[in-house]
Amino acid sequence: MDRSRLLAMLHDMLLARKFEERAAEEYTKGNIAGFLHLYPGEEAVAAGVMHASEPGDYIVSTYREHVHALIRGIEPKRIMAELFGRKDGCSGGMGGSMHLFDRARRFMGGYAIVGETYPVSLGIAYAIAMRELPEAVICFFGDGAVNQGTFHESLNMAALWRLPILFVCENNHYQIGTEIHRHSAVAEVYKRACGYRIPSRRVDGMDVLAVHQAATAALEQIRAGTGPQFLEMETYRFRGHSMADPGNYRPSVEVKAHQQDDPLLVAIEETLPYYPSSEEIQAAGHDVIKQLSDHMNNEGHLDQAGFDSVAKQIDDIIEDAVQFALNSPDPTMQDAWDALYCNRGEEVLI
Ligand SMILES: Cc1ncc(C[n+]2csc(CCOP(=O)(O)OP(=O)(O)O)c2C)c(N)n1
Ligand SMILES: [Mg+2]
Repeated sequence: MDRSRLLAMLHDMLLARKFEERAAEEYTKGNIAGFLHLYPGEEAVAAGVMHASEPGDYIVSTYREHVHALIRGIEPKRIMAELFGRKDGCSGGMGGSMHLFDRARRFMGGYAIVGETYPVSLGIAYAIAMRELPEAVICFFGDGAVNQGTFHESLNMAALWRLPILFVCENNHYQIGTEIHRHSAVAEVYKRACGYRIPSRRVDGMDVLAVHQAATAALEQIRAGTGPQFLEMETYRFRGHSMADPGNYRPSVEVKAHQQDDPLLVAIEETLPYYPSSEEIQAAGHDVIKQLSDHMNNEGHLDQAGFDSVAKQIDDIIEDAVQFALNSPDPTMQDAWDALYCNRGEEVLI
């Protein structure tokens, strides 16, 4: 993979981390209401998969979707405004955190119902297959969603009709507070897809390169018309299930162990010709941004001024996004009516 792609993925992961941490801050200030499910720790999955996607592919995601939307190219300020429930949000302020949508980028939503992304993906993929287009649907879901009936119904139909779907399980090992061995009879999620004769693999979801390679290979085959594929991404969320969840059902030793496996650190390692030892990474602590700047500086791969300017650009983007959201008005009742009837008599699929 070329260095510019690696740097772009690293940029997107840093943007994702800072965006989510700022969203948490704005939630505590009262600027964001309702549920807010954040993504820190899982960035390598969204970055690797989105960078493997083509503009013609469709994305169907869950309520933990801000980062998928960001990396797909929805402007940070439009996402932040949506989180704030404002008119200039990407869903007109009427969807909120769990319902980001952007038709032009084929980002077909944010869905709050666990197991909802499968049938939506199935319908889009069926339309693509009928038109024989070289496009794919990328369907995200969590480890907790594989016990829904829709999972089995949709995988069966996808395999039977060879539909162009990449199923991406974000296995962060928890369904809210329930660890996977307590919620699933088969904890190796990828094995479930074998029951429907769907090619399936488990991937290190903390390693952006591994994710990107697996998604690229799968999507190439899917777009060529060979039918669905399934990737189980092993990952971990650093925060609680949502902002309402202190996450104290997880032993701190477990959380700390996974933080040592920070996907940003892994991406940094892979971006550089010199790989620091695990002792060096451990000694650098958990501040991955400082670790990156120190390491790149020491090794001469990217000077401090270069890194500072990337970090500053990201800080500026996020500050702009928050100001944009704060300045955007609330949607009106008329906006709600207009949105309700906007699809009347019109084909929705682009
Ligand atoms: C049909 C349905 N049942 C229950 C819920 C409540 N709920 C919201 S998130 C969640 C856990 C899902 O866990 P997982 O699929 O592993 O995704 P993660 O939050 O870990 O990303 C549950 C049970 C829901 N939203 N929809
Ligand atoms: Mg989960």
